Amino acid sequence: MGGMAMDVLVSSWLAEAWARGLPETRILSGLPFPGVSRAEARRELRRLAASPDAPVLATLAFRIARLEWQARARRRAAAVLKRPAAIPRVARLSKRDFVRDFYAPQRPVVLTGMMRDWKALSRWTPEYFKRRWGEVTVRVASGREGTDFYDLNVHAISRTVRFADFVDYVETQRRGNDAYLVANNDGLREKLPELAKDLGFFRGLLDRRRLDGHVYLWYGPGGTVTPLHHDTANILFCQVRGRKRFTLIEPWWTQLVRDCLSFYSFIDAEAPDLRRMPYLAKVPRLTVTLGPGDALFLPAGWWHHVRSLSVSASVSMTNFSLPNPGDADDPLPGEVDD
Ligand SMILES: O=C(O)CCC(=O)C(=O)O
Repeated sequence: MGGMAMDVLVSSWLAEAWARGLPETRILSGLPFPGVSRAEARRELRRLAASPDAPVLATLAFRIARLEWQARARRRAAAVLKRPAAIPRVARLSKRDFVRDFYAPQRPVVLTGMMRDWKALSRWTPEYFKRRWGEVTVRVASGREGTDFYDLNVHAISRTVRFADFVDYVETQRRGNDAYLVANNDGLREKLPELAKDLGFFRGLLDRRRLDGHVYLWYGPGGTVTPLHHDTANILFCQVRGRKRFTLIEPWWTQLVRDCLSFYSFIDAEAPDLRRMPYLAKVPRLTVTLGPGDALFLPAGWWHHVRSLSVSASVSMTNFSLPNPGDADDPLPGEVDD
């Protein structure tokens, strides 16, 4: 495992595992970095233990333990239900009902009948993409199949291409996980006002004046995989073309989604390695498949893994006309102290 960036990833992963008080053997056996030897990891753990910062790390670890205990209390209460309720599919909701039943309690829901006014549903063919935006250059995450943690390293592996060339790639390739235009690529960002004419704003639930930094295009072949992660904003994920399967984990299971870095987890959410991580058997996974015209409300903090089942175009939106944890005036985890 080479390069400065990866070294920082490894040492911060180790520091977190150590501060949580996990036994050394468990940390070493769970090391998710194939290029790092156990001896190297052990040396780093010894260095941490001898460091003058060790008591501070331990104090912080206690604060985390308290929050995790609160989440455990929530899990135990939810377990009374044996299995979590499936994600509801609802044709239409008034803003008032949506806020009361889903936004405020932070429960996901699929809205199945609220994208009927989206011109994108009929317009977004490959020909239209090429005719309208073909000459625009976009950044596209590429070489994902040969890159560890490709989503965490998205900026390093993105290439600039003509949108028309990427459309041709997607439509001829049809399957694969190697190249994918993802939200972090800010695809067609400079064309947002034009793009927005093909979208809808859910009867005022979303704010049509706030586009930049809130409306993202996802476009790629079938078989793309966005690994398990959670976002720091509430999202309305709108499926325009093709189908995508989401695997969701409730936020109060975070303590057991242990192999994490930043907002990502290395766990294979579709087929967790129960031999290495038997505790994952307890974690309920909810799946939901979206087709054209379906919009999934994905509350901040909910873990999700996403696989496209066919060539797919989607738009994710965070411009709720309601307070959203991702808003510019709202601190990120680690910056908040209330
Ligand atoms: O569609 C995808 O591949 C991933 C979507 C996602 O993870 C998100 O919007 O946060």
